[in-house]
Amino acid sequence: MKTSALVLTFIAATLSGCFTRDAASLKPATLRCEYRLNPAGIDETRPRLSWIVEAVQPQARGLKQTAYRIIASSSREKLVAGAADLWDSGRVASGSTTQITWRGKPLGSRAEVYWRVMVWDEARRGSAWSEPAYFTMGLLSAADWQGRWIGKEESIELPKPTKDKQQDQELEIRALRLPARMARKEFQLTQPVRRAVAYVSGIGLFELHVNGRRAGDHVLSPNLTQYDKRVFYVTHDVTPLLQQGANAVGLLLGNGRWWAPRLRQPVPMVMYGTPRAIAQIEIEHTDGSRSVVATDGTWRVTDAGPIRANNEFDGEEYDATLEMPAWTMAGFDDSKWQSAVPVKPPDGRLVAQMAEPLKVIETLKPKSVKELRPGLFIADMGQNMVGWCRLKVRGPQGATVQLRFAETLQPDGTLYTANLRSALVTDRYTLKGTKSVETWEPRFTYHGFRFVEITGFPGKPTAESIEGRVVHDAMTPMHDFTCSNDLLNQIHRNIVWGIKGNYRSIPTDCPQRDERQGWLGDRSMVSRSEAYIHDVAAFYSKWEQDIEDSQRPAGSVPDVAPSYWQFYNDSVTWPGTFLLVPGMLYEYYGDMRAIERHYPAMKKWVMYMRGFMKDGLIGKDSYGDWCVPPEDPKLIHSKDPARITDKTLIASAYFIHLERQMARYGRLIGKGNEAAEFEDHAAQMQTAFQRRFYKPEWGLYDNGTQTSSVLPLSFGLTPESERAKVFGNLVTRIGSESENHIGVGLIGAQWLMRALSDNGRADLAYTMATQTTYPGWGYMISKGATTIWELWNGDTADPAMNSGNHVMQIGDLGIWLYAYLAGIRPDIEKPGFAHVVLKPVMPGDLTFVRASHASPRGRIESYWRKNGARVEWDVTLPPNSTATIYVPARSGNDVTESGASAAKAQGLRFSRMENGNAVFEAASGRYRFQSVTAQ
Ligand code: RAM
Repeated sequence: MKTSALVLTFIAATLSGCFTRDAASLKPATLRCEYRLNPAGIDETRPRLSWIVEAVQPQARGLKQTAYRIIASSSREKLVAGAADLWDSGRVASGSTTQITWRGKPLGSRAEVYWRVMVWDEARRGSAWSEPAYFTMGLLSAADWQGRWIGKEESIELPKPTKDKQQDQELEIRALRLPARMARKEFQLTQPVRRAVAYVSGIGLFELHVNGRRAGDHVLSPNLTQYDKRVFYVTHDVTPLLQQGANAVGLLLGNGRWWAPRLRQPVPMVMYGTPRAIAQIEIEHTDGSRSVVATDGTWRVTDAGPIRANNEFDGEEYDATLEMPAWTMAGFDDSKWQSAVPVKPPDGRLVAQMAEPLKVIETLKPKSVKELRPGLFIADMGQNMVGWCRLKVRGPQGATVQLRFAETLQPDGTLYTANLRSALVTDRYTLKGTKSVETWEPRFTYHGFRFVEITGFPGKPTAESIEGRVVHDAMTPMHDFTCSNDLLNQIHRNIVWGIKGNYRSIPTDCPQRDERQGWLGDRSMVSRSEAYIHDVAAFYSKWEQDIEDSQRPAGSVPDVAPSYWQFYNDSVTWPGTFLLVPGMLYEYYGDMRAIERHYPAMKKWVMYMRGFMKDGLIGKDSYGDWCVPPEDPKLIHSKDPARITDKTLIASAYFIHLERQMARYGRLIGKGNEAAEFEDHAAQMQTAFQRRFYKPEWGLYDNGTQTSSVLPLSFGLTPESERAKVFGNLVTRIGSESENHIGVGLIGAQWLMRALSDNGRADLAYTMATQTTYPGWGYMISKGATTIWELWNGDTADPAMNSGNHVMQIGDLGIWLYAYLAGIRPDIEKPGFAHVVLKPVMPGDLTFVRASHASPRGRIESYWRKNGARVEWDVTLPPNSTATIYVPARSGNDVTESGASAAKAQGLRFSRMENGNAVFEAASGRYRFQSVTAQ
């Protein structure tokens, strides 16, 4: 663009802001691209943009965006000058603030995009421009890659299996020991640098160092994928790390899951190979010229560095006497290193990592460090956490400090490790023996633990000697829930810790034993609970792709994705999560893309699974109602037929529900005919289901387990006329069989709290949620749990499958806290919280609940207090959202808002009375309700 044109555009842009700036009621903020703030190196060519409109006057009501305008430029200067050389959307009459698809110039590899947005309010007054945001594109095609995959091969010989499993395991672990690889390269820069970007993938795991400094703060990078389909590269801006003259770059490579941590036990794991890397640093000089430093045979590699062993299950061993401090600096003597060998590229496509990376999120100080016996110390982190420890130690060269980890202690105060199975969870640090304090933390392992055993420490460790480094995907935390019941507050804290401890770029089942897999069943509804705890949109969009990547050509979807454990059992419930996650993304974020993208694969799975049907039903089920409270406290799985829900009942009920989800998705993407077919099929199955399982004389399904009633009630399979009877029986059972405690396993737990509340018994849900005797979440806490257990009887059951940090039994409890107690629910007809349903339940002795949800439209708040029949309720709805608000009340006349009749309040419209609630339609804003309830 010519300068004069630039100036004109600048004036125009500035003026359009100026004229209206004072008057506008809204301002756009928190600009995101593909759910992230200023992401680097994306490869979505039609990325989706979003922003939040904030109220200029926080008290204002009824704020609405009526139009927006996006401008995007190839540089910050151009953007600020209003020169939109990439996109000017013009003024778009629309209330949308999320999921706005890029419609500017096609975005090619390496494109830099600076963008901002202006919005118009309900009186058509324009806001000022938002702050600038940016994103950059990565390398979009294979042809962009000049780098070659390099590494250092190694052949391993696994000893033949014998009858002695224990010994086999030990030999296998020894055979899999592999030191970290280091690769380096020096290069000269003679021209000043404008921008330097490193595109890197190192699998299993990598760290990039430039001139002695680490690039970025990601850990356990890159994120896990189904490696035969997809491998992530990560983009780091390394401009500030480069210098004129001599430079050096180094890559540190760990094993991760590429070099499988186990091959045979507990189940065979896929081995992809030795660690390998590809890197390309692209340097643009101020004079417009370019230099590229890419991996190839001229790089030097060694495995003689300090990381002698690294394994996600077993730990890391670091010998600081082998450090080569200057290895990523120019001038280092690498003559003893070897030339890198080109290695086989992974089968999977190299694509951009778009979800958040893992990071060290928080650092905990130990609550205590005690000497148990001479030289053996136990540190208590006070919290079952996931990550590792940072060690600070001074001592003689060659001394080795060993750290071992466990979730609990034995009665004698030593670590309890039986439930970790074969995971050795042992980190070792050998001191270099300088006079000063040596600080070390591992890179290529992680542990789930509360207690740390320290041995070999020169002198006595104190609380200053170790710190707990909490590691998980760096997604935006949102959890905000408090109520008058402290036990429930602690349960909420346990949920939060459990959920974050099981993010390892995939949702894992557990973080501590020799497993840590992405089990689908554990997240079917828990993923919706998670949507209130963190912003999980990018994370679950990514996992949904992992699941599709792991689907077999015939349609089979595994129980574990990525399928590092190859469990293709073709049951319904676990793979069914593949069909439930897109619904969560749609409801909570208004995201249609997951439905659109995965619809064909989801449909393929449904059609494939229909092949297993018999007599109109499907009996494919591997796990039943996994981990119901058993009859004997030592058991993992119940053998009591009265507690076991029939497999065909579970599989068929789920399949009907899943087909109905498909019908809903089909309608959303304009496949009405297919939707009708799914509906018909589901209806036929429902008839067969009722015929086969329902016993009208009893009002029960099959043998009448609690789950056998919860599923038909939740999925709408019970005829209207029978619902009250079935529900009544469920309540009776919960009382007689479980004394108002939990009586379900993973399957029932996904729906239980809502099934009770939706049928008028939120009080019973509350009683069950807050029991402190066995079984229940409160019981876990009474036994010292700071996370959620895998087993209701985790304190007494066999250690063979008994994790202290599992999320599956959270079920829909997280949803219940936020959507029922606080009452913050998405309206699935106007998803992404464009319209909110505010409908709290106020059970039992609860006197207040205060919670918020950082929705894509902004923060929704709910804070109610109850004193006898009197209720006060403060509600905040972000600008550009509306709500249907259910105020518990005897009549609409009883409700006041900010001291005056609610029916006449600005922004509110009384709609109707419904089940003891005065229902209002509300515009955005803050409201203070007072009412008197019927009871
Ligand atoms: C266990 C896992 C997981 C569960 C499967 C079926 O191994 O821990 O939680 O989904 O079994």
